[in-house]
Amino acid sequence: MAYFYEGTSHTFSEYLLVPGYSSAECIPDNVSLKTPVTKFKKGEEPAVTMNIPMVSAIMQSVSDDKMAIALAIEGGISFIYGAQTVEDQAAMVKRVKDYKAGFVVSSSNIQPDKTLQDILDLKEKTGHSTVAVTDDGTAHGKLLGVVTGRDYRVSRMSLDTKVSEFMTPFEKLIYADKGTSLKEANNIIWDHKLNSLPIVDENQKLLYFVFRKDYASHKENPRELLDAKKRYVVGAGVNTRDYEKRIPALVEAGADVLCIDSSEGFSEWQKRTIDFVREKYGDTVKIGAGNVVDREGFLFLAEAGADFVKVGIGGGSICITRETKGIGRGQATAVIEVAKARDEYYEKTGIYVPICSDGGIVYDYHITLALAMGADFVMLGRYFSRFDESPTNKVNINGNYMKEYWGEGSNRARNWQRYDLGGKGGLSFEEGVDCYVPYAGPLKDNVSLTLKKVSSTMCNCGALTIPELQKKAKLTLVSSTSIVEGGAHDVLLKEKTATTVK
Ligand code: RVP
Repeated sequence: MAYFYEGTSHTFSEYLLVPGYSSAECIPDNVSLKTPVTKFKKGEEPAVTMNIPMVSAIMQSVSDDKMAIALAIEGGISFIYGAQTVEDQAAMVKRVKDYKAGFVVSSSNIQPDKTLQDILDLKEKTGHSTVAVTDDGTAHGKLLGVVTGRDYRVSRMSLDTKVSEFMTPFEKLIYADKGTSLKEANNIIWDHKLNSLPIVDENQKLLYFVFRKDYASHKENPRELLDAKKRYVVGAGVNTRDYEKRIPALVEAGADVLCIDSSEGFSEWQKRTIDFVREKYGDTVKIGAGNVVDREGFLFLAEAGADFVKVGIGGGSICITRETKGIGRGQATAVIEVAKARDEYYEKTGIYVPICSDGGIVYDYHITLALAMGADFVMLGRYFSRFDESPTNKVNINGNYMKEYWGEGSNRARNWQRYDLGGKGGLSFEEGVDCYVPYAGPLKDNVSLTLKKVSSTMCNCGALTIPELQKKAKLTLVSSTSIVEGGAHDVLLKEKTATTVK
């Protein structure tokens, strides 16, 4: 007879934390959000840790090099998406490792024969007012000029005026050479009262911009996550098909931690991938595995040698796996069961295998709940896709700014390796959707607000660290009636009231 799990499987919104005793030192400023990413033996330090418990999802619409840099600055890790060629993915990893704080690869670029209308469209899409004019319209083409808001007046110029007619041409630009340090670049910016300084190589090819507005922010990133050589830490997703080619390329490019990206991780394919890493690199290359949703799945991956285990099937905002295939489990129940298995495994073997709760974080407090239930960190897709730094288009829909977001199992991503069960079949039906999410601005502001909330709730639970939260948290299931009670109720919200009575 089939096995039936005891009880119902629940998700985050069905739980609340009950406050514990908070002593006077329990204030958000004293909270440490440091957390392990890779496994470690009792009494030893993990090889990879983070300063905040957040990683960005292994998705085309979420984690590229730009996202990775922005998140590492805040103390977390992005896993660069694997649904692209080995070469392109390795190049993204390398760009993160080569990134020099303050030197920005231009994200708004155009060719000189385009028009003022194209400039306006680009500005709308990227939100940036400095546009590089390059021969091929790319970030590293030959720099022919720069367009900023000072170069045009929409009211006085025809929208089909060619960019070459109103750009500030290269000959009139103040620029700096390849070897310029950030300090020198900033001095040039101050001396000439510039807003941005292009850095070019000996062939006039654009390398970076240094922006005046970034100057102050470089000084204060207390949580930034750096490797031993002071480079940003970055992760990368791999699959169970082309790992023999992909993993060496990612390791060579400098990836600090890898993760097998699969919708269902309790499989022989994952073990084969981990075996490949251990045979080739021993313990020097770190690799997480997943996703699983129960004790058995966790133990399988822990014994196979995974450095961390990812938990979650079907809870992602863009995921339709549950309704398509009928597999999955409520995310809270999955995390609670796997965390228990992780603790028992630690007790028995002395090896702590961190777990990551992946998908289904809707409210900031869900992060705190996941941690309290035993997760060491959380992976988020929708959350990060809303920011300036995500690789997708920003669009205006009925007056509201939105960002595009799509699942790896959607027709748009066609990441069949993620859903591959072996045999001939690729991805023959969709398990994800293509959609919009409300645009939310810069990553820094959002992550900082989210973490203030997490730290504040931790203090309510009397916890100053994540392990302390995991020990002290008291959780309660809530009825659907009390969920209604949790929001504003039986009042008429002012912002929703059509007219104000004077
Ligand atoms: P969310 O943060 O709720 O948007 O969920 C993101 C997670 O959803 C990813 O980390 C991944 O595990 C899962 N995912 C990605 N694509 C798809 C899909 O197309 N079904 N699911």
